[in-house]
Amino acid sequence: MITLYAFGPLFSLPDPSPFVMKAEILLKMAGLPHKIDLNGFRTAPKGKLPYINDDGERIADSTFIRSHIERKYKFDFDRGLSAEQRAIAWAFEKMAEDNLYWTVVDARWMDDANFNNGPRTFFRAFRHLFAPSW
Ligand SMILES: N[C@@H](CCC(=O)N[C@@H](CS)C(=O)NCC(=O)O)C(=O)O
Repeated sequence: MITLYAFGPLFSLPDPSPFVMKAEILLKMAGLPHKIDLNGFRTAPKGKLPYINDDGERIADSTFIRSHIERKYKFDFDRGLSAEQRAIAWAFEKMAEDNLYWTVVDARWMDDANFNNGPRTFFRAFRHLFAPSW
């Protein structure tokens, strides 16, 4: 059974992290049974969520999770696309994840008017993940 490490529902979303939602959708699309663990942040291999544990193998980063599913379970998320379409899809994916993502971060974390909705709500919900462990 695959375990997906996530933050948990917030902001009326299954998870405040778009990358966690992406990883969960990938697992669902591939039809892979999985459970969700909300207590993995402190031991995350890259200090970030998501990551998965697949039969003892830990894979961090949603893009590497995707590659893992494609390689191990022979599931092609882009089936039916031509080589050109695959390249365009990859370019849009990287634009969204590496560039547009930061506009979400800016609105959620840097806009003072949004402080109550963003940072305050986030740290209230997930304070157990960030509180010192001593
Ligand atoms: N490239 C990574 C990005 C993961 C990421 O940035 N996760 C954020 C939440 S959206 C995180 O866990 N941040 C915690 C931190 O930076 O301390 C992926 O695709 O999984």
